[in-house]
Amino acid sequence: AELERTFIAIKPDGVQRGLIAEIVSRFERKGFKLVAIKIVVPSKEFAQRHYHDLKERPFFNGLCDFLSSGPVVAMVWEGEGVIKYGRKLIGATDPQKSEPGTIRGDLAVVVGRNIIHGSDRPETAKDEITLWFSPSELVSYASKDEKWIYE
Ligand code: DAT
Ligand code: MG
Repeated sequence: AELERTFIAIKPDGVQRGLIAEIVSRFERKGFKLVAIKIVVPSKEFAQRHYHDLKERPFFNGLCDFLSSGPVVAMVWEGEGVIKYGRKLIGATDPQKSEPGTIRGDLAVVVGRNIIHGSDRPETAKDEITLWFSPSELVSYASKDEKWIYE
């Protein structure tokens, strides 16, 4: 199996609403492998670094205030196609447009409280993993299920 990795975060709304297990479960049951996880309250400055691509957008300040307002569950998931497919599991940015069956479609209502973040492409996945985790926090291990998930 390929060592593709993506950064996934459960935002403060998802944590406060008790959706950690539900969200972890969707990635886990799919067959992706959890290689890093921690719970942290990011500072505003850290949130601004995470969302630096959006700094010109009108919602940037509110978005960074919100991300730094409480505990976030930061994770790295590994698997073939996990960056693109992780975004599919998450669903469209605006939960009003997310399909049923996706995390945001099933569990969120408005764009400013869409409960989860996922890297959007290989370059951002790499940058976000580096921002949120030190190399020693990433755990490489074999899963006994792998031979049943991959050919
Ligand atoms: P995504 O989180 O799907 O990658 P994004 O990177 O465009 O979406 O935006 C990051 C977050 O910013 C998004 O999850 C919620 C918030 N956001 C995006 N567009 C918004 C808008 N029009 N109004 C308010 N918040 C918005
Ligand atoms: Mg994004």
